[in-house]
Amino acid sequence: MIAQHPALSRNEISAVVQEALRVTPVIDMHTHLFMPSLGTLGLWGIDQLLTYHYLEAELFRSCKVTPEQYWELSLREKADLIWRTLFVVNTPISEATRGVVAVLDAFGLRTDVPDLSEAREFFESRDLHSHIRHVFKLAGVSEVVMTNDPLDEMEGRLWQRGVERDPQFHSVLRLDRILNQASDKSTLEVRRFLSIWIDRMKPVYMAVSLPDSFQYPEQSIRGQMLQEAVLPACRESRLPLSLMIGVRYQANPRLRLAGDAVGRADLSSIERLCVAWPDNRFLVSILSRENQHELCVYARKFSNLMPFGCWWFLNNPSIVEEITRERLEMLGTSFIPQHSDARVLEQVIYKWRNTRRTLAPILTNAYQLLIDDGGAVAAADIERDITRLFRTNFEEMVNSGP
Ligand code: RAT
Ligand code: ZN
Repeated sequence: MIAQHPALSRNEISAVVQEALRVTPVIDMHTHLFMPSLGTLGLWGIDQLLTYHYLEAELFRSCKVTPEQYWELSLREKADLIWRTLFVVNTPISEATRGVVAVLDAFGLRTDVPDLSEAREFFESRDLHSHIRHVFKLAGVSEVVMTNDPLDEMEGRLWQRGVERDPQFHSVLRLDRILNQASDKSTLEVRRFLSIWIDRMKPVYMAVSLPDSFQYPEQSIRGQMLQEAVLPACRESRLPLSLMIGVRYQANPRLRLAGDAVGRADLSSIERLCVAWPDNRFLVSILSRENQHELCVYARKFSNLMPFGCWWFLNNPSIVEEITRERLEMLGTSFIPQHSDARVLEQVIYKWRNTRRTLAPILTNAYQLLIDDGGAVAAADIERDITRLFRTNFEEMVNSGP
């Protein structure tokens, strides 16, 4: 609130917030997208959009096909079945189905068609590099952060051969497989492995997803590797560690990637981590709705803890709204409101459109409350706040050393 900027009236707030949300490009700080030099790892186009695992989970609720029959189908057959079931026979009002409609519409394609021929023809005609630029522009995204697994056979090979970097794609050293396959390794070997891959990938952070049962400290190989290899490596390389906690892995293995569920976690582990590693920085996203308030409380206690995103089953307008209100009330603008988790390139279009649409009334309300309480808000304040939420909180987390 700087006096030289004209204060806005209560009625002007909404338009200024919407405009600032529209023009502020976001850094999408967790996705499963890949830069073009990582080849076919990067998914895009209508068949990939329709076979997103969020939609596969919905298919089995509205169609008699069994998972086993479904996995036998070709990519196109899967996409056709999902289109028919969730978009033609049923109305696509779930978040994930509505997202596909929004993507088609963003490209001027018809959304009420019986088959995918027009959409397929359109995506097949696109050149990947210019398509990426176009998609990022439509989504209001300036950069995305990838999820890079050195133990993925194809990905590991490509990195070792040397890949062309793309300034719009940042890398992240994902640790899930490394920690899960560490049983026959010494901590020294794991540390050496991490340091080789940090040099090779130049990640902006390291990341791991963890079950709802995660504890710190923990009597397990994973616990030992975290304590003796990962956390010291993060401190030494001045890299934040992203912890995504709360997955109940393979609750229904028949659904494969769509088979994971959610469980409430014990967040006192976060407290012990932040106390034990004050020089490390932690990006934390929790999957259970019931854990969100505790996460805000811990963020108030530890400035090296950055809550981020409304992850996976939380990324629905009703829940994003609730969580974001709570975070604004408890943390001001000192958090990262959302990441897309996009697995298919064009998903960033609908995911960020939806985030902006959900954030607009929440932010408007926050500024109007401030005015009601006698405060003054200028357009420049709103622009600075949204830049902080969409960009700077993340940039400072990954750029500033401890
Ligand atoms: O949201 C998802 O797509 C999940 O399948 C997970 O990939 C999750 O986001 C993760 O990064 O582990
Ligand atoms: Zn993810």
